[in-house]
This record gives sequence, C-alpha cells and structure tokens, in this order.
Amino acid sequence: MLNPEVAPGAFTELDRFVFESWGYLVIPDVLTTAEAEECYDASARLHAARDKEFGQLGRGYETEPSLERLIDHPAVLPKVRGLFGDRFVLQSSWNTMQPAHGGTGGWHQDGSGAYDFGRLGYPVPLIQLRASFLLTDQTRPGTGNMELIPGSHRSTVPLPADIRAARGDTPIGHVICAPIGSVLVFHNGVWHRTYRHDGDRDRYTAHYVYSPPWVRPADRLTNSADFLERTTPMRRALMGEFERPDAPYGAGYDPLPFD
Ligand SMILES: O=C(O)CCC(=O)C(=O)O
Repeated sequence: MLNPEVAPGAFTELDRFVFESWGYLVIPDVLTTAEAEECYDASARLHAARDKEFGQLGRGYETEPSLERLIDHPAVLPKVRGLFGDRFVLQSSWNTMQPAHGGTGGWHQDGSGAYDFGRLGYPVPLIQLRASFLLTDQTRPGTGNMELIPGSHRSTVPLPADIRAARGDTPIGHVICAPIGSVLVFHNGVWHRTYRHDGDRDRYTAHYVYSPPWVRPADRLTNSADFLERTTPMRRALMGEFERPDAPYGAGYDPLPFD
C-alpha cells in the first residue's frame, strides 16, 4: 500500500508538502534490526511488572540507554526541527505494549482530555508531534500496526460516533505497513488507532512526543535530577532544561544546541 515515505535526516520541501497533505510521514530504516531488538528488550524490562494487557509507560529513557538514544535520533530530529523551528521540548515519551493477539484500539486524536486542542482553532494546531519507533516487524496488516486516516487533521468535523463505537474496518483507514526500525511521525490532529495484532509475540512501540517549549510535560511532573546530570546537553535541553533569561517565554532564551 502507498505510504507517505520520506528519507531519514534533512526535512525537505517535499517532506513538508507530504506532512501538510497527509498529516504524517514514514521513515524506513531508522534503526537496524539489532538496534530495534535492543529497544524491544528494554521495553520488555519496563513492562515486566505489569499485567499482560495494553498499556503505556513513560520515562523509559531514564533507565534504558537504548530508549534514551531515540530522544534525539539524527534520522528524526531534523523533521521535528523542520516543523517546530529551533525551540521545542520532549513533552513525553510513551512506551506502548500491545500483547500478543491484542485487539484493535479506539479511534482518537492526540491532545488533552482536559482541554480539547480542537478548541484552539481550525485546523487543529500542531501541538504534539509524535515520532513512533516500530520495534517489531509490521510489514503485514494484523501485526499491531498503527492505523491512521490520511488528511484527517484538516477535517472540520469529528470522525462519526458510530464508526468510533463499532471498531470495525473503515475504508479510509490506512494501516501502516512498515518494517522493524521504521519511524512514523504524525500530527496530533490525525485520527488514529492501534490496529489488531494476530501474532504470538507482544508488540512494543516507542513513542516520543515533541511540543512547543511552553507545553507542560505529560510523562513527568519534574525531571529526574540523576538523568539530567548524566545525559547530553541536547537531551537536557529537550527535557525543558534550557536557559530562559527572559522568563517566562520570551524570545531571548537559547535555541536547542544543534551544532
Ligand atoms: O498502539 C500504540 O502504540 C499507540 C497508541 C496510541 O494511539 C496513542 O498512544 O495515542
């Protein structure tokens, strides 16, 4: 099936057009199979104490180096920079487990239940840009794929309630089929859901959500002091620990340390 596929790294004008039109990008070959497997094992450790049911855990980057490395992956970060400019933060990171033989999830847009992003204006502004690292092979439908409705971030009306309630197949749903190590980058406004997983092995996906610097983090109330102490300057800045000489959010604070 047609994917809005782009090359890793630099954010090109064509990437921008694809993102504006579809609301998402697929970047193949970001992680090698060995790197993705390392992240898979790290994910399994994170979820080991939970019951075997669908769930997502934040802050995995604090304890698992392979997941920390994904925060500013060079194949992905230029896309985030291309869309947000030089000042943004890691608003959250969610490591999602879909158990073997897990069913399809519910359709939704990303955002805040406390204050719907749709109230901010039309089209729904880009507030949360999500990069989802696929840690299992999803080249076929029914492998715990992500399913998205292309262009739906521009819709003036919500997805009909009966379609959302039924959870069945939808003719305009695009089940993303991509190999292990691919990354899906998508706009918070795109309607999406977790597609069914028929396989015997639990599925993990590592999601990294980037936002303008004034958005409150969602996976943490405060940053871990230990993590800040030992991580890199770029990752520290992405955690929101940047210089803000003219607080609260004037233009005078430093951009992210890209160079
Ligand atoms: O299945 C997943 O990994 C993603 C779930 C999802 O759609 C979300 O967290 O917004």
